[in-house]
Amino acid sequence: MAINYQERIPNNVDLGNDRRLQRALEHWQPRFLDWWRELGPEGFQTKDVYLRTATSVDAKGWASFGAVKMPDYRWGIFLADQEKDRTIGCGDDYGKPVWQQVPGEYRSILRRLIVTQGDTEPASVEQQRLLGLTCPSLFDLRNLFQVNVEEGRHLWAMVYLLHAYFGRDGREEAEDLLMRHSGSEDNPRILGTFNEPISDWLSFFMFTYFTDRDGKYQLKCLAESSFDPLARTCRFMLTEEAHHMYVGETGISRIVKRTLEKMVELKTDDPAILRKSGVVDLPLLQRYVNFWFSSCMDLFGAEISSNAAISFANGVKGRPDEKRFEDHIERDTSLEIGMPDEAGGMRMEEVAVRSAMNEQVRNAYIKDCQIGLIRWNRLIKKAGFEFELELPVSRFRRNIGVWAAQYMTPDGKSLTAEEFTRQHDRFLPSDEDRLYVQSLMQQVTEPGKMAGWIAPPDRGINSKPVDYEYVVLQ
Ligand code: BYC
Ligand code: FE
Ligand code: FE
Repeated sequence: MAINYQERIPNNVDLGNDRRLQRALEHWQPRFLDWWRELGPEGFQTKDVYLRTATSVDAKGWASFGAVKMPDYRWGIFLADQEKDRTIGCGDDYGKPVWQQVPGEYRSILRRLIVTQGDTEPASVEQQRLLGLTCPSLFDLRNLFQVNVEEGRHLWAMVYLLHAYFGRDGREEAEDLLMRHSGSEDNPRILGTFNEPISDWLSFFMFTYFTDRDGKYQLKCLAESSFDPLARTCRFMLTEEAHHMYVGETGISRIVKRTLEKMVELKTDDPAILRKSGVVDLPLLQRYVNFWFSSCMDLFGAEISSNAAISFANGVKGRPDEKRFEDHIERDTSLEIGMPDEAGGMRMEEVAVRSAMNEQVRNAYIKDCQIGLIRWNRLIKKAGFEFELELPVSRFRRNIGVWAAQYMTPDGKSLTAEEFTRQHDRFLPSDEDRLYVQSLMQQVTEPGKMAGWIAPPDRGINSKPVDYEYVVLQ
């Protein structure tokens, strides 16, 4: 179905023919806008930003680009086209028709997944709300806002499902999505990572590289759902997600590039000297990787999870690219995963495949994370330096699952709690690291100009030059 842009809420779900639903969403809309004004990007709300807006769900040409003031962004409800005769792709009901409505027995588990997904979207906007004040360039400022408006749209995507399929409970959950706040003492966001402050651009690039990639993997799982409207919503969200990860990957690449230029020029890898010339030394970058990667490891849940087993058995949540697996039912199958032994190390243990769903998704994600590191390490090697960036082991600094509160080095050597605390600043950003990064955060807004700690991008957005006026400030 084509997108109807004439309506107050652009959509391709024929909202105009469901007056009750339309009214409910139109009631939620001003609350969303109030939230956006209060907790969305600080400043720039009256400025023209060169943004893409979804105008079709066709993979070939789904977006249009143009100057938009953020509060006027057309947040809408867009589902990927319905696949004819789609059947359930995993679990006990494999091969049966997918559901167009929520079966009563799966109502609470679906609601929980949709609420958890929905909660992350506004959380990220809240986390990033002050970054505009210290943007390293207009190009980056525009990318930040692009990510922000699209996370706002992802919230709409989940709120639509709650309103359309979960009645009164759903409407209450939709209200709560605007009431919880990132980092709040008494009403925080649901998942840990989404309560972490993102107060500098290095953290922003790490977040868009690592955390938006968790989004990619979770959305891939939900895109397999036997609840068809959820699957279709997530399929379209994935199209938008690619840009968010591009922002992260190229952001970190550009930081590495700039640092290497300085390292070559000054013929040194000494962090103290490099910090004097205002770039991000590579060991500091490594500690930020350790922090954000380990935080994201928790987002996949516990290694052994009955929640995850139930979701898979019902087809409510599949594995990423479920079609690539041989067995979609996994009734009595098992696999080996690493579990803690008594000596603070790891031993392999055989567990039911269904119970280990979270671990399988986590492992697929880790593989995908490696791609950027390979690329960054190639740059470092080419510049003639020995340093290699590495992902910590997945059990490092965990709060969820069997490795929670087990102390170890990023490469997995067991430590006592005291030893971990003593060595903390070798593994994770120290106060001094954070203060240094903060000191680099000076706003640059002249078109084409970059802050000193980051190289310019190879290309601009949508074939525009790098020095295009992506945000018009006067
Ligand atoms: N922090 O049985 P378990 C994105 C809880 S990112 C705090 O293993 P399950 C985005 C868990 O809720 C993608 N708590 O849970 C990115 C459970 O609590 P209860 C977001 C956590 O269900 C960037 C308990 O621990 N989407 O889109 O198997 C910008 C036991 O865990 C955490 C989704 O997550 C944590 N990290 O797995 C913008 C998809 N992890 O029920 C957006 C929907 C776990 O015992 N969510 N817990 O009180 C899910 O699929 C699942 O809820 C999870 C957890 C994979 C998150
Ligand atoms: Fe999102
Ligand atoms: Fe995203």
